Amino acid sequence: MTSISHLVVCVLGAWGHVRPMLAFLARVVKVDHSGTITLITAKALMGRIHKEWGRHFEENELHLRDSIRFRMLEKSEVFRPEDIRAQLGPVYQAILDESGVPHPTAFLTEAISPTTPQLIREVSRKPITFMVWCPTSMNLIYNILEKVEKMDEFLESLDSLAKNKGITFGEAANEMVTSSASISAKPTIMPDLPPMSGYELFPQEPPFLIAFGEFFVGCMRVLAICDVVVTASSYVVEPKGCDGVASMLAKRGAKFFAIGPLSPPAPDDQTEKWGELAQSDAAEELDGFLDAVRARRGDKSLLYISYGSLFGPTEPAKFYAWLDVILDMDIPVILVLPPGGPLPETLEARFNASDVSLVCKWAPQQYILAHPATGAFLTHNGSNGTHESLCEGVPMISWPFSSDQPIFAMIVSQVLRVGYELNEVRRGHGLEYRLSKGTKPTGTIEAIQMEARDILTKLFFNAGERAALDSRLADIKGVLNASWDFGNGQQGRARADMERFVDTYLAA
Ligand SMILES: *[C@@H]1O[C@H](CO)[C@@H](O)[C@H](O)[C@H]1NC(C)=O
Ligand SMILES: *[C@@H]1O[C@H](CO)[C@@H](O)[C@H](O)[C@H]1NC(C)=O
Ligand SMILES: *[C@@H]1O[C@H](CO)[C@@H](O)[C@H](O)[C@H]1NC(C)=O
Ligand SMILES: CC(=O)N[C@H]1CO[C@H](CO)[C@@H](O)[C@@H]1O
Repeated sequence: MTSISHLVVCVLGAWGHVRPMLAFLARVVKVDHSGTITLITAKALMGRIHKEWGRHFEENELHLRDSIRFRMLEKSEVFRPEDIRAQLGPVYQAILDESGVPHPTAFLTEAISPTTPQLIREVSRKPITFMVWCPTSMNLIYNILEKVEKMDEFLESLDSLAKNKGITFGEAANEMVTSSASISAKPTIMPDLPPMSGYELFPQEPPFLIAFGEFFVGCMRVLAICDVVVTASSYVVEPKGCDGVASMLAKRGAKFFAIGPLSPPAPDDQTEKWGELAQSDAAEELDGFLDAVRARRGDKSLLYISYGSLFGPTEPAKFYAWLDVILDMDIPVILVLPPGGPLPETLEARFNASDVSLVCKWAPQQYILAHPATGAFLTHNGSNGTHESLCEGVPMISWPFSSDQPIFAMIVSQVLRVGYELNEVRRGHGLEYRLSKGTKPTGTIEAIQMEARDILTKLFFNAGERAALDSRLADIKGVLNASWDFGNGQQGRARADMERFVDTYLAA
């Protein structure tokens, strides 16, 4: 019997969102490709998508490459409600009108705008399962779900705030969620974390680096009406967050699937490796550089620093103070320049003078994290960077900025104890008392440099401390890897969830 299921997937955001989705779909079609899957994404990404998609399949799996259909949106950034309607509307309508293709039975997309579920349900001629893709922290989603129960009241007060002040609903949301009345010392409880003060979720703010209120309210509205949540986070990193979200959703009959970690396949041959390397402005240098560092200083001797392309240190002086300590301690480093301009000349000259330092604008992250010379990763990053680093067994130094980053920073440093969180580089609300640590950062340059020296010594010059850290990292790397194996209990849970997803929504 031919399957009548048809899953339509839509990823509108950045490459960082598309890539794990491809990893998920590749695993899905390897288990069962009897259902129809259509992926809607931005036209501009198609070249990269075809290449990346192909990398997921071995010689004997080539037939699976054609097991999903691609449909394109003309524009790349489709976030505003009117854009979603204008762009996604016609493309989805065309899918509905195709003959010989089952009517869509499920629609999976990011939790960006409540317009999407409205539009999809309105246009579909039959009931459709609406699924939300959440590449973020399940502790944060738990926190949002707790508030969904009082959502109507909350939305009404937002509405009147917007009307009274003559501002948009989104602006009102930002004002309300991030006002000084709502960010306070009040203890916040998240399933996997020690109790923390409300301030701790905003380590570098105000001013606010992302429209957090708008995100929070948008997420709330989508979570309130979706049938399914799929996350790229994992039971290994956020066990209680995942279980907590699952049971909250279950109360109203909605389902939950945690299918992380979703590492993309490693570059499989020299050509691929060079393909990834060639994207770096320091391509030729980089390849020889890591091997040379390894020969001179040994394994796990290098610090890799990258903040990604969205965030950069809000107070450059603190960042430069950090870099000075690294140079003073003569630690090999690859520094991906954060947004915000070049380094001061004196620092640049110091980096130039060091034969174990490399400064570049972009770097192939997976390649660097997997290299034996790499000993630690200094980053702000949320779900994605944390899982990537842990899958490679590389400890993190977390410098969190916003959204889910402070949550992952605490999980890594205080719960899993496979890295260190920077306490002194905080500013704004971040300098308030930290209930989770029982301390209050001072934020002075002296304190920042002392903390830097302390952490770098533990990571690079204290064999005992490093061995204990490496042993915990090896355990987690093993468990993360095993989440895709068959087995009982925690072992194989990502695989089990993926198979449950396939059985429920795709199998014949
Ligand atoms: C962090 O994650 C974001 C979104 O997933 C991505 O765009 C960015 O490049 C990542 N940065 C690092 C350093 O991993
Ligand atoms: C550092 O090296 C780069 C590349 O060789 C050069 O362009 C730059 O002027 C140097 N900067 C300083 C301050 O020496
Ligand atoms: C990861 O799991 C695979 C089997 O799924 C196994 O072959 C491999 O050795 C494991 N790797 C590590 C680092 O544990
Ligand atoms: C698993 C995953 O999608 N990782 C991505 C995290 O972000 C970096 C930088 O954008 C990507 O290179 C990774 O592929």
